Amino acid sequence: MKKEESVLKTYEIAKERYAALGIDTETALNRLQDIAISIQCWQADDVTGFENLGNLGGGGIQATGNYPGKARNIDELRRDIEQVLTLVAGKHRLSLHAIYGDFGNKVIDRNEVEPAHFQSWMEWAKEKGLKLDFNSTSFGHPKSGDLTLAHPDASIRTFWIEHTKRCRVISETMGRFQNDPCIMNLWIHDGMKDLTVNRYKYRQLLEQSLDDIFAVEHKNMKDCIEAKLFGIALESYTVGSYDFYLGYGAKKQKIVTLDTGHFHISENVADKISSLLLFTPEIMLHVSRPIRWDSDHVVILNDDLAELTKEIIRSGALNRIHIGLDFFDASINRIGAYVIGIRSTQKALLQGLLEPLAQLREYEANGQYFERLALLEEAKGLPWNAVWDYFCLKNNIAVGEDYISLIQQYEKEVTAKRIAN
Ligand code: RNT
Ligand code: ZN
Repeated sequence: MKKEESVLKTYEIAKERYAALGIDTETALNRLQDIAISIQCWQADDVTGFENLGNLGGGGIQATGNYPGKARNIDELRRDIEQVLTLVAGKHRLSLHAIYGDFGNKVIDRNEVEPAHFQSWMEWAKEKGLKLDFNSTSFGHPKSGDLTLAHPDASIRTFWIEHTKRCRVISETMGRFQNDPCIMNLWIHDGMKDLTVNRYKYRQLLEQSLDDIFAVEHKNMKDCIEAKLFGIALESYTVGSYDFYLGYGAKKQKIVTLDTGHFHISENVADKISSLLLFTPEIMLHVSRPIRWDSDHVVILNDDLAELTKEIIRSGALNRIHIGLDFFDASINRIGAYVIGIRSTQKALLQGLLEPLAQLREYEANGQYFERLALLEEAKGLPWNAVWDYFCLKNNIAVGEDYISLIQQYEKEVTAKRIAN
C-alpha cells in the first residue's frame, strides 16, 4: 500500500474512533490550520543578528554548539526560513529581533534603529504570506553589561529606553503594514551575578523605564513583557522576575510572556494560563524546553508541552493566546531544529483539540473522578497521530519522518556549503 493510501485509511478509522467520543476530527483539523505559530528567527543563526557592531554575546543567554551551516546574512536566513515553511503546514508568523535589521554595511546603533531597516523584511514577509512579530534586543552590546533599563546611570538607561521606544515604532509600522498587530516582546537580561543589596532600587528603575517606554499608545502593535528566573552569569538576582512583570502586567494591562524555560524546573507553566487570562489582557508564549536550566533545547512533544496546549484549548481563549517559539540549538542541523519544534508544537495543539473535553467536564461535574482520570488516561492513546499524518498529507507537506531526508538534501545542497565566519 502506498503511504498516501495508508494515511487516508488510518485517518478514516481514527475519525470514527473519535466520533464515537463525540469529537469531530475535521473541526479539530480546521482549528489547527488556523493556529499561527510565531517562529523565532534566531534559531537560524544562533542569536547573532546582522548588526555591524560586533555582537558581544552575553546578556544571560547562550547558544551552544557549532554545527556547520548557520545563516550568515539576511539572504541565507530568509532562505532557511523559506525552507522550514515547506516542511510545516499552516500559515505562521516570524519573530524578528532588533539586531536582525537590514542594515546593509552601515553601523546602526541600537538607539538608531528605525522602520526603514525592516522594510525589506516586511516586503519579504508579505510575499511569503508571513506576519511579523518583533523583539527589542538588550543583549550583545557594549552598553549592556549586567544592567540596561534598570541601570542606575541615567545615560545608559536612556539609551535603552530610546532603543525600546524605537522598537515599538518599528512594531507599529510592521503591524500597520501587515494589517495585523505585531506582537512586540520586551525581554532584558538585567540582573546580578552575586548578591545585591539594592533589589528594590533596580526594580523601581525598571518600572520607571517601562512607564516611560509605554507612555505612547500604539494601535497596531501589542506589548509583551517577559520574565526570567536567572541568566547565565547573572544567577543571584533578576530585576525582571516573574512577580515583577506579573504585577506590572496586571496593573498596567500589558501582556505577560511566559517562556516555558524561565521557571523553576518543577513549576507547572500550564497552570499559569488560566490565572493570566483572568488578570492580563492576553498571553504570549515562548515555547522552549529547559533541561536542568533555561537551556533552550528544541521543543519536543513531552508532557509539559501537552499539558500547556491542553490548558490553552481548555481555556477557550485561543484568540487571546499568542504562541511563539524560543529555542536555539546550535549543535544540530538548524533547519531540522525548527521543523521538529514547530511540528511538535502543532502535534501538541492537535492533541488538545482532540481531547474529549465535554465528556471529561461532565464527569467532573458529576463528581465522577475515577471516570475522569480513566478517560484522561485513555485519551493519551487515542489515534491522534493518524489525524496528524492526515493533516500533513492534506497540506501537501512531508508525512511523518519523511522530512528527515528533505532536510538532509537541503543540508547537502545549501547549509553544508556555508563556511563559518
Ligand atoms: C531569554 C529570553 C528571550 C530570548 C530571545 C532571543 O532568556 O527567553 O526571549 O531567548 O529574545
Ligand atoms: Zn523567551
